[in-house]
Amino acid sequence: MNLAEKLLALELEGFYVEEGVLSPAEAARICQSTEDTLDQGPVYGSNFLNHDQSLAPHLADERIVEVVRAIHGEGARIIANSGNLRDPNPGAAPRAPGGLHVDWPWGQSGASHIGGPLPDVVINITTFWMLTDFTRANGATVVAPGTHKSRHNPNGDPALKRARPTEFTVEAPAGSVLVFDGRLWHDGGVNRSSSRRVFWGVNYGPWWLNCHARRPHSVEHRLQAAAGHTPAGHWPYLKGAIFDSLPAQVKPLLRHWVDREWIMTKAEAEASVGDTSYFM
Ligand SMILES: O=C(O)CCC(=O)C(=O)O
Repeated sequence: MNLAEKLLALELEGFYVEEGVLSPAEAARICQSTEDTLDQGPVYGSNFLNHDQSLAPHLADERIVEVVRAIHGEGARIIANSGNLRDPNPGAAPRAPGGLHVDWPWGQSGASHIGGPLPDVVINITTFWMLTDFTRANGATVVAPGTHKSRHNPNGDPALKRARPTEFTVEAPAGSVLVFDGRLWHDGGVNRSSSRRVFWGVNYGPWWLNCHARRPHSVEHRLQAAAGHTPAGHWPYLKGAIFDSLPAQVKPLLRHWVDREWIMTKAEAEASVGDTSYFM
């Protein structure tokens, strides 16, 4: 697919699959690393890069980032990332249709969501980097094409959570990347195979999205808690030492949430109030 075809697919269906972004050997190596990391214990929140950097060299892959930049411009960046294991359960019942959801900031459960009707604008571009094959048997992601344009949000709405006749299982080989508009109604399937389904979720967004609303201990989190809400999300800062070790091409996508970039002493904060040097 060329860039125009990918943008058209996002516009019409709300998703497409880019095959072969990782070679089979790369997918296998990153899969092993991801499993090893997650087997050590749960990783909370969505900055898996603090724990595992095996996918990092690929996150600025032109085949993915050209789409993100076409939509969000040069300031586009990675807003969240997670490593995911879906353990096998051969005896499980098949996935019940329905159960579809959309991704932040469109969700209706958090204190920093956008309510409906949803504006017709792409914000969160979700990518699932398949490290094993995605098959119907192992619970590959299910999407309902076109729902990203519905302006409705199925989260928390039983009527909308009913099965859609268009539900489509995204089957593709390891090394593929599923790219979708975060407003697209989607769900994980049930892994009824005998092996794990493994993938990274990487979310790209615009420079203007306030991800601070997802940062643990941020002012926004404290305000949400004070208002009686469960603070929305847990997207902790990226450790500076990890950031320093990453390949140069990926750093521009991540530098906005490096821990040291946000840390300011009280004295620095006070001095900045009266600092007019920007205007000189
Ligand atoms: O397991 C999957 O394929 C889907 C996961 C999902 O829906 C999500 O992370 O938002």
